[in-house]
Amino acid sequence: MAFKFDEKFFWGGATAANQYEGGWNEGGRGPAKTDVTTGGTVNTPRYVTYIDKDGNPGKMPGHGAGKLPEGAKYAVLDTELYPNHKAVDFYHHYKEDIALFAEMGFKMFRMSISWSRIYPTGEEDEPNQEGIEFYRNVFKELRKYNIEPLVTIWHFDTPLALEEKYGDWQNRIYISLFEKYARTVFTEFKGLVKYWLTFNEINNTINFLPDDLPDAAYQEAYQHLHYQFVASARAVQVGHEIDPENMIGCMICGITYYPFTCDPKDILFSRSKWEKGIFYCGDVQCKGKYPTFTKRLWDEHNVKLDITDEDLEELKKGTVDMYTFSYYMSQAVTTHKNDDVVGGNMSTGVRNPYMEYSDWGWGVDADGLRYYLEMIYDRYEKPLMVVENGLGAYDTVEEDGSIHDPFRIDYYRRHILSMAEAIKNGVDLIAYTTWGCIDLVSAGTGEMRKRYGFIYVDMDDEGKGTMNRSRKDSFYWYKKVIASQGTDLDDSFEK
Ligand code: P53
Repeated sequence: MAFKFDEKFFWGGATAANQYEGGWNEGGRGPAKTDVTTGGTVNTPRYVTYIDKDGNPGKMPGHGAGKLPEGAKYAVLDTELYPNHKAVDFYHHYKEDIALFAEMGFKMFRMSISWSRIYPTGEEDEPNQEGIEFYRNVFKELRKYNIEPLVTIWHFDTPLALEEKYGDWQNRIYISLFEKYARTVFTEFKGLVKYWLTFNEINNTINFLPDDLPDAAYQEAYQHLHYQFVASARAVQVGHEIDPENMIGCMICGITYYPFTCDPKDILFSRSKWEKGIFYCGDVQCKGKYPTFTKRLWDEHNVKLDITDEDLEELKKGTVDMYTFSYYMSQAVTTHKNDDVVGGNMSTGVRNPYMEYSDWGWGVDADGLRYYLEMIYDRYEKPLMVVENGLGAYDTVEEDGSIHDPFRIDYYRRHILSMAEAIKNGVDLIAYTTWGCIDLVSAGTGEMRKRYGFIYVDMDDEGKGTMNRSRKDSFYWYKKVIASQGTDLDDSFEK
C-alpha cells in the first residue's frame, strides 16, 4: 500500500527574493550584494564588482571569497551582466505566479523578504512603506488561495550599504539592525504569516569555507556565525512576543556525509564534517548552546570570539520551534589521497560509485534524505521541514511549447518515497517545499539554464526572453501527487 501523507502536510515550493523577485531598483529598494554580483557558469565563478579608490573598475570572486580593496566601493559596471537585477520578475508577475502555484494545489509557498526593500540601507528609522505594501499584497494573494506563506527573513541579502560600512557580519551592530528589521516584518505581517525562517543556510559560512585558508578566515567565519546566532535568537523571541502563534525555524544546508572507506580515520573524518558543517549551527539554534565539540573546532584555528554572557543568555532564550533544511546531495569524504573528486559548484568530495551526478556535479541521493531526516529528528525532536530539494537541469522547449522533464519527475518521486520512509520511522516531517518551483536565477552560478521549476520561464543567461511562464510535464505530475496526498507517484499525469 502506498504511503498516504497527512492531509495537513504542507506540499509546496520555495524561492528567494534575490533570485526570483527582480525589481532591484524599484519601489524604493536599496541594493544588496547580489546586485553587484555577475553571472557565472558551472566552471567559471561569479564576481563581485567595484570601483577602486582611483576610479578604476575591478572585480573579485563572489560568495564571500573576495575582500573589497582598501578605499573601493561596490559598483554596478556597464560592461557586466547582473542576472539578479531582473531575476524572473516576481515583482510584476506575482499574481500570475501564485495562480499557477494554486493550480498545482500548493498548501505552502516559501519566499524571502528582501531586507533592503524594507530598510534600503539597513539604518533608516522607518521602514520603506512601498516595500511593506508589496509583500502585504503578495501574502494576501497567497491567502486568497489558502496557501500558507513560509517566509525567510534573510536569504543571502544583507543591504549593501551595511556591508560597505561594517563588513560582512563582522560587527556587533548587525544584531540590533537585524532585530529592528525582524520586528518590523513580524509586526507588519502579523496574521498574514505564521511560519518563518531566520537565516537561510546559515551553516554555509563555515561548511563551504575552503580547508586551506589562514586562521583569520576562520576567525571571521565563526564570528560572523556568532552574531547571526544571536540575531536569530533575538528574532525568535521578538517573533514569539508579537504573536505566540508564530512558528520560527532555523534553516540549514543539509548535506549527508558518508565516509568513503571503512578506515576508522574516515569514519571520524565524516563525523567531524557532520559536527562542523551540520550540527554546529543546528545545535546552537535548537538547543540554545554551543555543542561539546565547539572548543576543538575553535582551537583548530586559534579562534577567539567576541561573545558576552548576555549573548549566551539570548541563545538559550531564542531556540527555534522547528528545524528546516535544504537537501540536494550527499558527499563521500576521505582522509586518503583520492583524485577522483567530483567537479561542480559547491560540491566537494570524492566520486561515490553508487551515486548519479547532476550536470552540475551534485550527487543525487534520495536515501541520503531519509538518513538526514532520521538523524536530525533523533537529535532535536522538533518538527522538520524540507524547505528545498530539487534537480537543477537543462530543459528543452519542444516546437509545440511543451517541456518534457521525466528526469525531474523521477528525482522528486525518489525523494518523496524517502520522506515517506522517514515518516513511517517516526519522524515528524510537516512540509516539503521544492526548490525553484518556478525557474529562477541559480545562487551558485547565476545561470538561468540551471533550471529547477515545474514552471518554465522564458529567460536566458544573457538576460533575454519574454518572461512568459509555461507548464512543464512535472507541473501536472506534482499537481497529481499533491491531490493524491503522495500516494500516486507513477509517471502518468493529465494535461
Ligand atoms: P543553486 C550550495 C549547495 C547547496 C545549496 O543552488 C546551495 C548552495 C549555494 O549555491 O544553496 C541553496 O542555485 C540556496 C538557494 C539555491 C539552491 O540551494 O546554486 O538556499 O538559494 O538557489 C540551489 O543551484
